[in-house]
Amino acid sequence: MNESMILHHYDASPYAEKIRLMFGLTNARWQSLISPVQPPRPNVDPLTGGYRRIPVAQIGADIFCDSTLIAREIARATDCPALDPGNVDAATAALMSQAEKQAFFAAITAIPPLRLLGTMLLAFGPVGTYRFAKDRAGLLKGGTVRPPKGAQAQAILDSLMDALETRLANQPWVGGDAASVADFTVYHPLWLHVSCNRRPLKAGPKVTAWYQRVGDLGHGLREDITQDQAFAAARTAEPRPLPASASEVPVALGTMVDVAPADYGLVPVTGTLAAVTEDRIIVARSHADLGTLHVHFPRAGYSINAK
Ligand SMILES: N[C@@H](CCC(=O)N[C@@H](CS)C(=O)NCC(=O)O)C(=O)O
Repeated sequence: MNESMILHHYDASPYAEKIRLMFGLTNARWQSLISPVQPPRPNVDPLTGGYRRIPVAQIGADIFCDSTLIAREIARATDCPALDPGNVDAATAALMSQAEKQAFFAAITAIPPLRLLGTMLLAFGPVGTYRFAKDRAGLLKGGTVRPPKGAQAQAILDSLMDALETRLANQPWVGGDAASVADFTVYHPLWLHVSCNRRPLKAGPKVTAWYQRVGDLGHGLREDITQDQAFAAARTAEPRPLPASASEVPVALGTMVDVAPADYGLVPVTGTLAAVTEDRIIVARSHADLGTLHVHFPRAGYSINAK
């Protein structure tokens, strides 16, 4: 990695696992700062301005929200175009979307409720489980996601695994002969299911071997850092130069805006609209202690509203 990237994450986060495995594939050196499993997150909230999801990546005073955008940054920093979601073909993109849009919540709701409760109790204890469940109950409010239940959830997971078994019949990786962002995007909902179900994956031979192969890539070279170190990295850096904006932007640059996800975790980030390109939105925020920060979001799936 030619720039030091800090990942704000927690170990059980599947979207963070998607990113950690990218560090594994590229054998990248990266810095890790563990966030609480639910807000408030004092290690990252001052940097993002309130974006409520994990993972978040940081390079100096540039903050990247959403694994799609973080993948693009890793692809660039490690010179590994296979990690850029913009480089996948349409059939692969459809499988990735099936994994993240349909199967992600099914990976949880397909688990028998008592087993899921047991997993939470083991991880968080009784008080922590109460807090966690209460937080996650509010996560989908106002958004567009309606998780499937029971048998329907299992059918969605099975359909992903069938599509994957077919795809892996003649190629070792989801995108072809080499590992790519597609493997990690399809893998992490299955990893979530396995971790929360506390049972091995029930899958065909090709998927079973691939699942092992992806996990074996590991997490690269992780160095744990403190909140002070992450904040110092932001304070002592200037945001990098802004990219040229698209010729037509939905809201004029320089306007105070709210940027928020549309699907779930709708907490908006407020700042000055600094750039809008084909694939990203950049908001400038000024923080009394940390100085000017640029917070980057993908365009797809995020709304921009003038204040
Ligand atoms: N589209 C987002 C989704 C991220 C996401 O759903 N992350 C989960 C954790 S894996 C989350 O934030 N859950 C609520 C929370 O941790 O507060 C991405 O690709 O980063």
